Amino acid sequence: MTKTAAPESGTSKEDVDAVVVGAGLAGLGMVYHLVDRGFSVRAFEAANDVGGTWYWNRYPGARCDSPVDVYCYFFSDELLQSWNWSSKYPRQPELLRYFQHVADRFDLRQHITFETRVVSARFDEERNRWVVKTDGEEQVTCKYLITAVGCLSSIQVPDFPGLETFRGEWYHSARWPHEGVDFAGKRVGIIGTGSTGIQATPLIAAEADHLTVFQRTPNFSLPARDHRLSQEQMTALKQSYRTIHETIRHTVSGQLYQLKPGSALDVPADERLRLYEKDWAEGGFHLLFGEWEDLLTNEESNTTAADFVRSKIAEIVQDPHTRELLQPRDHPIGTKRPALDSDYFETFNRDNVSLVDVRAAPIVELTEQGVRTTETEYELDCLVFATGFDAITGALLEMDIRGRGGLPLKEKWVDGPTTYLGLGTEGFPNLFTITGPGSPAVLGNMPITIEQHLEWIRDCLEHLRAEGLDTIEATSDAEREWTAEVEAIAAETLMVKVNSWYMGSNIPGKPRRFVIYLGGVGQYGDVIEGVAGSGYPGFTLSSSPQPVGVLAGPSGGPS
Ligand code: NA7
Repeated sequence: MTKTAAPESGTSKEDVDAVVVGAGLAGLGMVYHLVDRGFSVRAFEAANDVGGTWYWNRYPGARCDSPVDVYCYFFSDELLQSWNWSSKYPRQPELLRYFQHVADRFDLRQHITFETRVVSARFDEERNRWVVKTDGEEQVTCKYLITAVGCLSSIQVPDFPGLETFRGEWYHSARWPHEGVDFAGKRVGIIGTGSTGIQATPLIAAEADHLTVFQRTPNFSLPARDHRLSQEQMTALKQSYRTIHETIRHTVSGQLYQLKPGSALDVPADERLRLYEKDWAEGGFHLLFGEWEDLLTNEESNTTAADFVRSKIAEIVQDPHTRELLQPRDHPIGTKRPALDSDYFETFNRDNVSLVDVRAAPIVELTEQGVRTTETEYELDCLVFATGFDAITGALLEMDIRGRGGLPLKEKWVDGPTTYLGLGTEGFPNLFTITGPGSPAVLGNMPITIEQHLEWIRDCLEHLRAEGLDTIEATSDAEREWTAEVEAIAAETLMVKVNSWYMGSNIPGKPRRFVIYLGGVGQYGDVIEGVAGSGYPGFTLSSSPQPVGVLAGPSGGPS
């Protein structure tokens, strides 16, 4: 599967139009769009294949939370018409095959160097070039540095004392062995009840001798109700793709459903219940993101949905103590990332599954035998960390990115990230951050939030090329205003009231700040299109002559 673009070894001093960091959904799409417009591109990817999230997250039960109606690239009709999905919410192997198919179909691997991380990027102000270095000791210069590193790719393993002494196997969900893990006959523990823990628990339970779920915060989860797609359904979907695409570009979440105006409280209780029941029966996130627009802003409205989901959990789970523990009561529904599940709550009715409340009795250490909490020790053969990620900024700041005056991005963002439109930040010219902080990113359907950025960056680079411009850089005023707007919109919601990875509060020492644009995918698209259409206000565009002959290189574009 591994295919690596030239050069094969040693240090090179290649110059290209753009370096793209990452070859997941965003990076692969960016390479496609730039090559399509005649830019020379080098992409670097740490994995040995494309796929990003779907390359790394191979844990049992890993699947997409967006239905296939909306989870795909829309840039090619041939692609849309040629690919057949097997089910509504496909599993990881199928999603990975899709991205491999895209890479092959458009011959994109030739532009990607695999098994290579970008470790640093420094902006050379004299030449208006980024100097990019990799862990393969390669050096490439480029005009545009485009990060496509993923919002949830920098993994977080809690710093429990004694991890090195544990004699069993342990795995983080996003660094899963490619050959899989054999749980048969084993005492397995899983820490974490976010989306990952909720997807993995039923499958591990079905295989293991015994599964202990260590839960710190119970999570709201809605049934996915995945089902296979018949040939007729797939044909109908193919006929609808264009209409679907046009629709979801303008919705709040980039999904087919749209929040309704008004309040959940304006609806008679029996009618509200009827709608919640219908949503629950149909599955998916509709209950939360397809009903009333005040569900995430008005605590009382939110409670109507939260109470409904709690009542469903109570109906499913048989053991009274477990039933109580599984019902989330410490946060409004939707303020931490809710999950979609397939038989998660039902799994706790199995004899070989137990739930441990590590809020009441926290984990203090790992021992040779297993996990010790303040109350007791749990002996395990295998431990799964479903403990999440340093979200949004983690992977960006793992690279040593330095802008004007050698300023490290890490230093600039020490109190939390600030950007203009989530796409650029002052002092770092020609740096584009796909789904960066300040954009809708993970709070929209990812293929659409990514598509907005891919098209915007592509068009921006074409504009710069056509106008003979060298740099584009956010102004500090625009950045300050945009960041304030992002925070102001978030402040209207319940999201800022709780601890979550949206807030950065899952990572010790990380500034607690809401960095996702909540104005909606459609509205965000209008804003960035408007900026591009009116000559990029809020950015400084400039041309400054480069020293002749310094940068001769195989640049494919007329830059
Ligand atoms: P999440 O949503 O960050 O979930 C991580 C889980 O791990 C969550 O339940 C945490 O509890 C728990 N956790 C983390 N550290 C600890 C410690 N030290 N002790 C006990 N429990 C801990 O990550 P996921 O991988 O599930 O999902 C990430 C996203 O990927 C998902 O939302 C989708 O967008 C795809 P906490 O809630 O912090 O109390």
